Amino acid sequence: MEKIKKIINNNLDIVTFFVFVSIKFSLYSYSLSGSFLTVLVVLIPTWACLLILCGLSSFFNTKTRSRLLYTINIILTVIIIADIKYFAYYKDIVSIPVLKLGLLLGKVSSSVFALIGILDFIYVLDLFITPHHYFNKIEYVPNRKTKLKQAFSLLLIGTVLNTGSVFAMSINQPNLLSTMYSKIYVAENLGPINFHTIDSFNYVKAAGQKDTELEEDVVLNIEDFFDEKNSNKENSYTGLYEGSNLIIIQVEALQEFVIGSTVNDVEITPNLNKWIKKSTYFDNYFYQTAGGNTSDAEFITNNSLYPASEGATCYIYPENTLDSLPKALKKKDYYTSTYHGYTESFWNRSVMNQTEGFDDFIGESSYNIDEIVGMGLSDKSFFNQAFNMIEVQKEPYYSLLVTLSSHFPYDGDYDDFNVGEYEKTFIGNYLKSMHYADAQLGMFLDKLEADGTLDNSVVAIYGDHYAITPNYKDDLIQFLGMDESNDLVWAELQKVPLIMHFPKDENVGIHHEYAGQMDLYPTLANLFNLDSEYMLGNDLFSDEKGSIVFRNGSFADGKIFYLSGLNEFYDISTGKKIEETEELLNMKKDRTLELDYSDDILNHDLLKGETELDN
Ligand code: GP9
Ligand code: MN
Repeated sequence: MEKIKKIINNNLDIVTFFVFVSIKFSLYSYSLSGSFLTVLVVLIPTWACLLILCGLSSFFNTKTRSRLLYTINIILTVIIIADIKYFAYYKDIVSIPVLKLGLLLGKVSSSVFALIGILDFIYVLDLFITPHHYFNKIEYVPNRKTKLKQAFSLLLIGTVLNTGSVFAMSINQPNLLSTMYSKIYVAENLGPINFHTIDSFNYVKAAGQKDTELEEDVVLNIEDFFDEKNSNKENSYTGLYEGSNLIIIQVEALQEFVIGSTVNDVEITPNLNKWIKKSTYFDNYFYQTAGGNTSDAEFITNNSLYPASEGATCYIYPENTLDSLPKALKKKDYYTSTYHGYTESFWNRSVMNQTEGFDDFIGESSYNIDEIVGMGLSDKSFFNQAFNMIEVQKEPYYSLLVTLSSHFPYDGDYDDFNVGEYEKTFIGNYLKSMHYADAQLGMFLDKLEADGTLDNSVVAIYGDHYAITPNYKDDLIQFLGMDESNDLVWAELQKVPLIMHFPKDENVGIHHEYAGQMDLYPTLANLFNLDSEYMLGNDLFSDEKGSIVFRNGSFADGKIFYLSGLNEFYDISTGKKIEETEELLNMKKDRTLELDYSDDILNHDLLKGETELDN
C-alpha cells in the first residue's frame, strides 16, 4: 500500500493527467455518440494514447515532464471543446479541410464560440483545481535507468494497445480509415488524438501531391484533349431547356435489373416503369463510383470527373476548385441546393457540398425526423418535406435529392410487398426496399406533376451504385433466371437506370448507348446551355456512339467490354472472350489516359481559378 502511495506521489502529474484526460475523452465520446457503449469502446484507445504521451514525457526530467503534461492537457482540452462545439452546430468533426474552409468563410469561429456554455466548464475544471499536481516540486528524481525504463514501458504498452484498436477498426470497417466516410464514428470510437492524427496524415498525404507542379507538356496535353472534346458540341438539343428548373434524384442502391421486372407477376417498380414511358430512358447506364460509394455518385454527377482511385474523393479533395454543375448553373442565376436526410457530416457532405458550390445543403437537422425506415429518415417523409421546401424556392433552381431508405442491408420496415419464395432472403429484402423507394418516388413525381412544376422542369433520376454485393451473385443470377454467370455477365449487371423527364413528356424513347454517370453533367450542360469546359463524360444526346470507362480501368462501348482486373476483352454480342489486337491495345491506352487526366486535375488542383488549364 505504502509502495503504491509512493509511486503515485512520485508520478502525481502523470496520474492526474491520465485520470482527468481519460474522463474528458469519455465525455467527448459520449457527447458525439450519445451512447455509453462507445464510452467503453473508446477507453482502450484513450488509455493507449495517454500512455504514449506519458511515456514520451517521461524521457524528460520530472519538472519538464509535469509542465509538458499540463500543456498537452490544455491543448487536448481546446481540441475537445472545439470538436464538440463544432459538432453541436454542424454535426461534423473539425478536420483540417473543415478548419481551413471554415476559417476562410469566417463562419466557424463566430457560430461555434457563440455555443460555448457553462457545461464546457467541466472540461477545464481540472486545469484549475489540480495545477499543484503538476507545478509543486516533485521530490522524486529517478536515476537515468529507471527513467528510461518507465518511459519505454509506457510507450510500448500504449503503442501496442493503440495499434490493436486502430487495427481492429480497419478490420471491422475496411475502408473507413482511408475514406473517412464517417469522421464522427472514427472520432467517437478511437478518440480525438487518433482521429486528428489520422486526419492530418490523410491531409498531408493528399496535400503533398497537390503542391507538386505538373509538367508543362502534360498540362498542354490536357488542354488539347479538352479543346478537341469541346469543339463541335452543338446538336439539336443544345439549349432546349435553358432556364428550366433542374431536379435530380439520386436513388440509393437502385440497380437497373429491377426496372420492368416482376415477382409473382407484380411489378417491382410500377412507378418508375410508368414514368419511363413518358421519359427518355437510358438502359445501358453504368455507375462509375469507387471507394466513395454514394458520395462518388454525387461527385461524378456534379463534376463529370472520375472519383479518386483510392479512398473517397469527398475526403481527399474537399478543398479543390471545381468546375461543377451547381457552379455553372449559378452563373445563370440558379438557386442550387441539395437535400439528404442523414447526418450532415457523413461523406464530408457539409464541406464537399460547399466546395461544389451549392447555395444550401438541407441535411438531417433541417427535417422533422418523424419516421425512420432503414438507415434513417424515411424516403416518404423526406420527399414530402423536401417537396414543401422545393415548392417555395426561388426559380430557376437546381435541386439534388439523395434518398436513403433503400440502403444496404435492406432490412428496413418497408411497406408490404409480397416477394413469394424470396421472402426473408437478401434478394427479397432488396426487392422490398426497391418497391418502397419506387412508391415514394412515384408519389413525389405525381405531386410535382399535379402542381405544374414538371411543366418547366427537367427531372433526372438514377441509381447511385450497386446493391447486390458479389457474395449474392448466385442469388441474383437465379432470380434473373440466367443459367450461368461469367465475369462479363457480372460486369453487365452493374447498371443503374437513368430516366430523364422533360416538360410535356417530350423526347420519349429508350437509348441503348453505353454510358455512365460521368455523362449526365455534359448532357445537362448542353440542354441548359452552360459554359462548362472540363467535363470528361459525353453528351448522351450527341451522335457519337456511347462509351464508358470505369475507375478501375475497365471500359465498354456496346461492342466490346474490357475487364481490367482480368486484362481480358469480351465481345458483348457473343459473350465470348476475344484476343487482344493492336487496335484494342491502343484503345486501352487511350481510355486510361482519361483516368490519368482526371487524377492530374484533382491531384494538382488544375481548375483553381479556372485559369491554370487556360494559360
Ligand atoms: C448516407 C448514405 C449512404 O448518407 O448516403 O452512403 P453509402 O453507404 O451508400 O455510400
Ligand atoms: Mn449509396
